[in-house]
Amino acid sequence: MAKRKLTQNQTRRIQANNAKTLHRHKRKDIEWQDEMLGESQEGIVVTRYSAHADVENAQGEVYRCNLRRALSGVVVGDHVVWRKGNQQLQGVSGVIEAIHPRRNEIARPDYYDGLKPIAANIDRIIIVSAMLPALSLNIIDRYLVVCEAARIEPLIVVNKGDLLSQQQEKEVEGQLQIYRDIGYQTMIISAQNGKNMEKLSALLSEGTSIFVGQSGVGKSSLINRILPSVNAVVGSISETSGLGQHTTTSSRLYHLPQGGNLIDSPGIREFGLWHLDAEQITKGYREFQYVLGTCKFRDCKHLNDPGCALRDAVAAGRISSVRYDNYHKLIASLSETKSQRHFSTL
Ligand SMILES: Nc1nc2c(ncn2[C@@H]2O[C@H](COP(=O)(O)OP(=O)(O)OP(=O)(O)O)[C@@H](O)[C@H]2O)c(=O)[nH]1
Ligand SMILES: [Mg+2]
Ligand SMILES: [Zn+2]
Repeated sequence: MAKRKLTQNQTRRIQANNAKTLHRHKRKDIEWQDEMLGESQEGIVVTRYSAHADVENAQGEVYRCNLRRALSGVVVGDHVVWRKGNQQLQGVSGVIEAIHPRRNEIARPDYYDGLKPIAANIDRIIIVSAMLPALSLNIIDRYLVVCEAARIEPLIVVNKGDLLSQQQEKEVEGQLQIYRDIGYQTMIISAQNGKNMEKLSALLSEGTSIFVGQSGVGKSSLINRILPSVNAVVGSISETSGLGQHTTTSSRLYHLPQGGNLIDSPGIREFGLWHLDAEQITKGYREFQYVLGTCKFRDCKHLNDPGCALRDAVAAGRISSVRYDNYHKLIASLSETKSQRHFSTL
Protein backbone atom coordinates (compact mmCIF):
# COMPACT_ATOMS: atom_id res chain seq x y z
CA MET A 1 0.00 0.00 0.00
CA ALA A 2 1.27 3.47 -0.84
CA LYS A 3 2.59 5.38 2.15
CA ARG A 4 0.34 8.17 3.33
CA LYS A 5 1.14 10.92 5.73
CA LEU A 6 -0.60 10.46 9.07
CA THR A 7 -3.24 13.05 9.84
CA GLN A 8 -3.01 14.91 13.14
CA ASN A 9 -5.92 12.87 14.42
CA GLN A 10 -4.25 9.59 13.58
CA THR A 11 -1.01 10.67 15.23
CA ARG A 12 -2.92 11.70 18.33
CA ARG A 13 -4.71 8.37 18.47
CA ILE A 14 -1.49 6.41 18.09
CA GLN A 15 0.11 8.36 20.93
CA ALA A 16 -2.93 7.91 23.17
CA ASN A 17 -2.98 4.20 22.50
CA ASN A 18 0.69 3.87 23.22
CA ALA A 19 0.23 5.60 26.57
CA LYS A 20 -2.66 3.26 27.36
CA THR A 21 -0.56 0.19 26.59
CA LEU A 22 2.28 1.41 28.81
CA HIS A 23 -0.20 2.05 31.60
CA ARG A 24 -1.61 -1.46 31.27
CA HIS A 25 1.88 -2.91 31.29
CA LYS A 26 2.79 -1.08 34.50
CA ARG A 27 -0.37 -2.06 36.32
CA LYS A 28 -0.15 -5.22 38.39
CA ASP A 29 -3.40 -7.14 38.46
CA ILE A 30 -4.48 -8.07 41.95
CA GLU A 31 -4.93 -11.79 42.38
CA TRP A 32 -8.01 -12.37 44.50
CA GLN A 33 -7.94 -15.87 45.96
CA ASP A 34 -11.22 -17.61 46.70
CA GLU A 35 -10.70 -17.57 50.48
CA MET A 36 -10.21 -13.80 50.42
CA LEU A 37 -13.73 -13.23 49.08
CA GLY A 38 -17.20 -13.28 50.67
CA GLU A 39 -20.51 -14.58 49.30
CA SER A 40 -21.64 -13.74 45.76
CA GLN A 41 -24.07 -10.84 45.65
CA GLU A 42 -25.96 -8.78 43.10
CA GLY A 43 -24.96 -5.28 42.12
CA ILE A 44 -25.18 -2.65 39.42
CA VAL A 45 -22.18 -0.96 37.80
CA VAL A 46 -22.38 2.78 38.44
CA THR A 47 -19.00 3.75 36.94
CA ARG A 48 -16.52 2.00 34.73
CA TYR A 49 -12.88 3.14 34.78
CA SER A 50 -10.18 1.69 32.60
CA ALA A 51 -9.08 -0.93 35.14
CA HIS A 52 -11.91 -0.95 37.69
CA ALA A 53 -15.62 -0.54 38.11
CA ASP A 54 -17.68 0.88 40.97
CA VAL A 55 -20.47 -1.49 41.94
CA GLU A 56 -23.49 -0.57 44.03
CA ASN A 57 -25.15 -3.23 46.17
CA ALA A 58 -28.82 -3.51 47.12
CA GLN A 59 -28.24 -1.24 50.16
CA GLY A 60 -26.90 1.55 47.95
CA GLU A 61 -23.28 1.12 49.09
CA VAL A 62 -20.63 1.50 46.40
CA TYR A 63 -17.51 -0.68 46.19
CA ARG A 64 -14.57 -0.38 43.82
CA CYS A 65 -14.02 -3.74 42.15
CA ASN A 66 -11.58 -5.50 39.90
CA LEU A 67 -12.88 -7.39 36.90
CA ARG A 68 -12.26 -11.03 36.16
CA ARG A 69 -10.16 -11.23 33.02
CA ALA A 70 -12.98 -12.26 30.69
CA LEU A 71 -15.17 -9.36 31.81
CA SER A 72 -13.28 -6.45 30.31
CA GLY A 73 -16.46 -5.31 28.56
CA VAL A 74 -18.30 -4.42 31.79
CA VAL A 75 -20.08 -1.06 31.40
CA VAL A 76 -22.18 1.33 33.41
CA GLY A 77 -25.70 -0.04 33.83
CA ASP A 78 -24.58 -3.67 33.86
CA HIS A 79 -26.19 -5.94 36.43
CA VAL A 80 -23.39 -8.04 37.85
CA VAL A 81 -22.55 -10.73 40.37
CA TRP A 82 -19.65 -9.68 42.57
CA ARG A 83 -17.90 -10.65 45.80
CA LYS A 84 -16.59 -8.41 48.52
CA GLY A 85 -13.06 -8.98 49.73
CA ASN A 86 -12.37 -9.48 53.45
CA GLN A 87 -9.97 -6.55 53.14
CA GLN A 88 -9.12 -3.81 50.66
CA LEU A 89 -6.24 -4.47 48.27
CA GLN A 90 -4.62 -1.41 46.70
CA GLY A 91 -7.83 0.53 47.38
CA VAL A 92 -10.00 -2.12 45.74
CA SER A 93 -12.79 -3.77 47.72
CA GLY A 94 -13.96 -6.71 45.66
CA VAL A 95 -14.23 -8.40 42.32
CA ILE A 96 -16.89 -8.69 39.63
CA GLU A 97 -17.39 -12.30 38.66
CA ALA A 98 -20.21 -12.31 36.10
CA ILE A 99 -22.46 -10.05 34.04
CA HIS A 100 -26.17 -10.75 33.73
CA PRO A 101 -27.43 -10.82 30.14
CA ARG A 102 -28.10 -7.29 28.90
CA ARG A 103 -31.53 -6.10 27.86
CA ASN A 104 -29.80 -3.82 25.38
CA GLU A 105 -26.56 -1.92 24.97
CA ILE A 106 -25.22 1.07 23.13
CA ALA A 107 -21.82 0.82 21.56
CA ARG A 108 -19.52 2.84 19.39
CA PRO A 109 -16.69 1.76 17.18
CA ASP A 110 -13.20 2.57 18.43
CA TYR A 111 -10.19 2.76 16.15
CA TYR A 112 -8.18 0.39 18.30
CA ASP A 113 -10.53 -1.59 20.47
CA GLY A 114 -13.15 -2.43 17.85
CA LEU A 115 -16.74 -2.10 18.96
CA LYS A 116 -16.80 -0.61 22.45
CA PRO A 117 -19.92 -0.82 24.57
CA ILE A 118 -20.77 2.48 26.30
CA ALA A 119 -23.69 1.55 28.53
CA ALA A 120 -26.18 -1.26 29.06
CA ASN A 121 -29.82 -1.72 30.10
CA ILE A 122 -30.95 1.70 28.96
CA ASP A 123 -34.57 2.85 28.61
CA ARG A 124 -34.07 6.29 27.13
CA ILE A 125 -31.26 8.05 25.25
CA ILE A 126 -31.25 11.79 25.67
CA ILE A 127 -29.40 13.31 22.73
CA VAL A 128 -28.02 16.60 24.02
CA SER A 129 -26.97 19.33 21.58
CA ALA A 130 -26.44 23.05 21.90
CA MET A 131 -25.84 26.09 19.72
CA LEU A 132 -22.44 26.23 21.42
CA PRO A 133 -20.17 24.42 20.28
CA ALA A 134 -22.60 24.11 17.29
CA LEU A 135 -26.00 22.67 16.63
CA SER A 136 -25.42 19.75 14.29
CA LEU A 137 -28.44 17.90 12.91
CA ASN A 138 -25.98 15.49 11.36
CA ILE A 139 -24.82 14.39 14.80
CA ILE A 140 -28.41 14.14 16.02
CA ASP A 141 -29.14 11.87 13.06
CA ARG A 142 -26.15 9.68 13.90
CA TYR A 143 -27.42 9.17 17.43
CA LEU A 144 -30.92 8.50 16.15
CA VAL A 145 -29.58 5.70 13.94
CA VAL A 146 -28.00 4.15 17.03
CA CYS A 147 -31.25 4.50 19.00
CA GLU A 148 -33.25 2.87 16.23
CA ALA A 149 -30.74 0.02 15.89
CA ALA A 150 -30.79 -0.62 19.65
CA ARG A 151 -34.58 0.02 19.84
CA ILE A 152 -34.17 2.56 22.61
CA GLU A 153 -36.48 5.57 22.77
CA PRO A 154 -34.64 8.84 22.12
CA LEU A 155 -35.38 12.32 23.37
CA ILE A 156 -33.75 15.22 21.53
CA VAL A 157 -32.83 18.21 23.67
CA VAL A 158 -31.11 21.47 22.75
CA ASN A 159 -29.37 22.85 25.83
CA LYS A 160 -28.17 26.43 26.45
CA GLY A 161 -31.57 27.81 25.48
CA ASP A 162 -30.62 30.89 27.54
CA LEU A 163 -28.15 31.88 24.80
CA LEU A 164 -30.79 31.98 22.06
CA SER A 165 -32.35 35.21 20.90
CA GLN A 166 -36.07 35.02 20.10
CA GLN A 167 -35.23 34.79 16.43
CA GLN A 168 -32.68 32.00 17.01
CA GLU A 169 -35.11 30.11 19.21
CA LYS A 170 -37.65 30.23 16.39
CA GLU A 171 -35.04 28.87 14.00
CA VAL A 172 -34.10 26.02 16.35
CA GLU A 173 -37.77 25.19 16.89
CA GLY A 174 -38.08 25.00 13.10
CA GLN A 175 -35.24 22.51 12.94
CA LEU A 176 -36.68 20.48 15.80
CA GLN A 177 -40.03 20.39 14.02
CA ILE A 178 -38.40 18.07 11.45
CA TYR A 179 -37.97 15.55 14.26
CA ARG A 180 -41.36 16.13 15.87
CA ASP A 181 -42.99 15.50 12.48
CA ILE A 182 -41.56 11.99 12.47
CA GLY A 183 -42.58 11.23 16.04
CA TYR A 184 -39.58 12.17 18.18
CA GLN A 185 -39.93 14.20 21.33
CA THR A 186 -37.83 17.38 21.44
CA MET A 187 -37.20 20.18 23.92
CA ILE A 188 -35.17 23.39 24.22
CA ILE A 189 -33.75 23.51 27.74
CA SER A 190 -31.17 25.37 29.80
CA ALA A 191 -28.99 24.09 32.60
CA GLN A 192 -28.24 27.72 33.35
CA ASN A 193 -31.68 29.30 33.79
CA GLY A 194 -33.68 26.11 34.27
CA LYS A 195 -35.82 26.43 31.15
CA ASN A 196 -38.00 23.30 30.75
CA MET A 197 -35.98 21.47 33.39
CA GLU A 198 -39.10 20.39 35.30
CA LYS A 199 -40.54 18.95 32.13
CA LEU A 200 -37.31 17.08 31.50
CA SER A 201 -37.02 15.82 35.10
CA ALA A 202 -40.59 14.49 34.95
CA LEU A 203 -39.64 12.36 31.96
CA LEU A 204 -36.70 10.82 33.80
CA SER A 205 -38.60 9.36 36.72
CA GLU A 206 -38.97 5.95 35.15
CA GLY A 207 -36.24 3.61 33.96
CA THR A 208 -32.65 4.48 33.14
CA SER A 209 -31.82 7.46 30.94
CA ILE A 210 -28.43 8.44 29.52
CA PHE A 211 -27.18 11.82 28.35
CA VAL A 212 -25.13 11.53 25.16
CA GLY A 213 -23.70 14.19 22.87
CA GLN A 214 -20.60 16.13 21.92
CA SER A 215 -18.18 17.43 24.50
CA GLY A 216 -19.21 20.83 25.84
CA VAL A 217 -22.95 20.70 25.15
CA GLY A 218 -23.61 20.69 28.90
CA LYS A 219 -24.42 17.10 29.91
CA SER A 220 -22.68 17.36 33.29
CA SER A 221 -24.14 20.83 33.85
CA LEU A 222 -27.59 19.30 33.38
CA ILE A 223 -26.74 16.58 35.91
CA ASN A 224 -25.79 19.32 38.40
CA ARG A 225 -29.02 21.19 37.71
CA ILE A 226 -31.11 18.06 38.29
CA LEU A 227 -28.99 16.76 41.21
CA PRO A 228 -27.23 19.73 42.82
CA SER A 229 -25.56 17.56 45.49
CA VAL A 230 -23.64 15.62 42.84
CA ASN A 231 -21.28 18.41 41.85
CA ALA A 232 -20.14 16.85 38.59
CA VAL A 233 -17.08 18.49 37.04
CA VAL A 234 -17.93 20.91 34.27
CA GLY A 235 -15.43 22.16 31.67
CA SER A 236 -15.22 25.24 29.55
CA ILE A 237 -15.40 25.56 25.80
CA SER A 238 -11.98 26.17 24.29
CA GLU A 239 -11.68 29.74 23.03
CA THR A 240 -9.33 28.73 20.25
CA SER A 241 -11.13 25.71 18.82
CA GLY A 242 -14.65 26.49 20.06
CA LEU A 243 -14.91 22.85 21.13
CA GLY A 244 -15.56 21.15 24.45
CA GLN A 245 -12.54 19.87 26.39
CA HIS A 246 -13.62 16.31 27.14
CA THR A 247 -14.10 17.01 30.81
CA THR A 248 -16.07 13.91 31.80
CA THR A 249 -13.92 10.83 31.32
CA SER A 250 -16.10 7.97 32.59
CA SER A 251 -19.81 7.37 32.47
CA ARG A 252 -21.55 7.50 35.83
CA LEU A 253 -25.01 6.44 36.95
CA TYR A 254 -27.00 8.53 39.45
CA HIS A 255 -30.29 7.77 41.17
CA LEU A 256 -33.00 10.40 41.00
CA PRO A 257 -35.05 11.22 44.12
CA GLN A 258 -38.33 10.91 42.21
CA GLY A 259 -37.27 7.47 40.87
CA GLY A 260 -35.33 6.54 37.77
CA ASN A 261 -31.61 6.58 37.04
CA LEU A 262 -29.62 9.05 34.99
CA ILE A 263 -26.23 8.43 33.38
CA ASP A 264 -23.72 11.14 32.48
CA SER A 265 -21.38 10.10 29.68
CA PRO A 266 -18.20 11.56 28.18
CA GLY A 267 -18.52 13.50 24.93
CA ILE A 268 -17.30 11.51 21.97
CA ARG A 269 -14.89 13.10 19.54
CA GLU A 270 -15.96 11.34 16.39
CA PHE A 271 -19.15 9.40 16.71
CA GLY A 272 -18.51 6.96 13.87
CA LEU A 273 -21.08 4.47 12.71
CA TRP A 274 -18.89 2.13 10.73
CA HIS A 275 -19.98 -0.80 12.83
CA LEU A 276 -23.30 -0.54 11.02
CA ASP A 277 -23.84 -1.38 7.36
CA ALA A 278 -25.72 0.74 4.84
CA GLU A 279 -28.91 -1.26 5.40
CA GLN A 280 -28.84 -0.65 9.14
CA ILE A 281 -28.24 3.05 8.57
CA THR A 282 -31.19 3.15 6.19
CA LYS A 283 -33.33 1.46 8.85
CA GLY A 284 -32.22 4.17 11.27
CA TYR A 285 -34.28 6.72 9.33
CA ARG A 286 -37.72 5.80 10.57
CA GLU A 287 -39.70 7.97 8.15
CA PHE A 288 -37.98 6.34 5.15
CA GLN A 289 -39.40 2.95 6.00
CA TYR A 290 -42.85 3.64 4.52
CA VAL A 291 -41.53 4.44 1.06
CA LEU A 292 -38.40 2.31 0.63
CA GLY A 293 -40.18 -0.77 -0.72
CA THR A 294 -41.75 1.23 -3.53
CA CYS A 295 -38.56 2.32 -5.33
CA LYS A 296 -38.49 1.01 -8.91
CA PHE A 297 -35.28 -0.95 -8.43
CA ARG A 298 -34.67 -3.25 -5.51
CA ASP A 299 -31.05 -2.15 -5.19
CA CYS A 300 -31.97 1.53 -5.46
CA LYS A 301 -29.33 3.73 -3.84
CA HIS A 302 -31.86 6.57 -3.55
CA LEU A 303 -29.56 8.98 -5.36
CA ASN A 304 -30.00 9.37 -9.11
CA ASP A 305 -31.69 6.04 -9.66
CA PRO A 306 -34.78 6.31 -11.84
CA GLY A 307 -38.10 5.76 -10.07
CA CYS A 308 -36.71 6.40 -6.59
CA ALA A 309 -39.70 6.71 -4.26
CA LEU A 310 -37.57 8.27 -1.54
CA ARG A 311 -36.41 11.08 -3.78
CA ASP A 312 -40.00 11.60 -4.93
CA ALA A 313 -41.12 11.86 -1.30
CA VAL A 314 -38.43 14.48 -0.67
CA ALA A 315 -39.48 16.41 -3.78
CA ALA A 316 -43.11 16.28 -2.62
CA GLY A 317 -42.11 17.57 0.84
CA ARG A 318 -43.21 14.40 2.63
CA ILE A 319 -39.65 13.68 3.75
CA SER A 320 -37.29 16.38 4.98
CA SER A 321 -34.52 17.23 2.52
CA VAL A 322 -32.22 17.91 5.49
CA ARG A 323 -32.66 14.34 6.72
CA TYR A 324 -32.26 12.99 3.17
CA ASP A 325 -29.00 14.92 2.69
CA ASN A 326 -27.68 13.85 6.08
CA TYR A 327 -28.51 10.28 5.20
CA HIS A 328 -26.34 10.40 2.11
CA LYS A 329 -23.54 12.12 4.02
CA LEU A 330 -23.68 9.34 6.57
CA ILE A 331 -23.58 6.62 3.93
CA ALA A 332 -20.63 8.35 2.25
CA SER A 333 -18.76 8.76 5.55
CA LEU A 334 -19.17 5.04 6.13
CA SER A 335 -16.90 4.06 3.26
CA GLU A 336 -14.42 6.87 4.00
CA THR A 337 -14.02 5.87 7.62
CA LYS A 338 -13.78 2.21 6.72
CA SER A 339 -10.81 2.83 4.44
CA GLN A 340 -9.23 5.16 7.00
CA ARG A 341 -9.64 2.50 9.62
CA HIS A 342 -8.02 -0.06 7.38
CA PHE A 343 -5.09 2.30 7.03
CA SER A 344 -4.79 3.04 10.75
CA THR A 345 -4.65 -0.65 11.70
CA LEU A 346 -1.83 -1.45 9.27
N1 LIG B 1 -25.00 29.50 28.71
C1 LIG B 1 -25.04 28.22 29.08
N2 LIG B 1 -23.90 27.54 29.26
C2 LIG B 1 -23.99 26.24 29.63
C3 LIG B 1 -25.23 25.59 29.83
N3 LIG B 1 -24.98 24.30 30.17
C4 LIG B 1 -23.64 24.17 30.19
N4 LIG B 1 -23.03 25.32 29.86
C5 LIG B 1 -21.58 25.57 29.78
O1 LIG B 1 -21.02 24.73 28.78
C6 LIG B 1 -19.68 24.32 29.14
C7 LIG B 1 -19.53 22.81 29.08
O2 LIG B 1 -20.40 22.19 30.01
P1 LIG B 1 -20.22 20.68 30.52
O3 LIG B 1 -21.41 20.41 31.40
O4 LIG B 1 -18.88 20.43 31.06
O5 LIG B 1 -20.38 19.88 29.12
P2 LIG B 1 -20.36 18.27 28.89
O6 LIG B 1 -21.37 18.00 27.83
O7 LIG B 1 -20.54 17.57 30.18
O8 LIG B 1 -18.90 18.05 28.29
P3 LIG B 1 -17.96 16.71 28.37
O9 LIG B 1 -17.94 16.21 29.76
O10 LIG B 1 -16.64 17.20 27.90
O11 LIG B 1 -18.56 15.72 27.40
C8 LIG B 1 -19.45 24.90 30.54
O12 LIG B 1 -18.73 26.10 30.39
C9 LIG B 1 -20.85 25.17 31.05
O13 LIG B 1 -20.90 26.23 31.99
C10 LIG B 1 -26.43 26.35 29.65
O14 LIG B 1 -27.56 25.90 29.78
N5 LIG B 1 -26.26 27.66 29.25
MG1 LIG C 1 -19.33 16.19 31.17
ZN1 LIG D 1 -34.83 4.81 -3.95
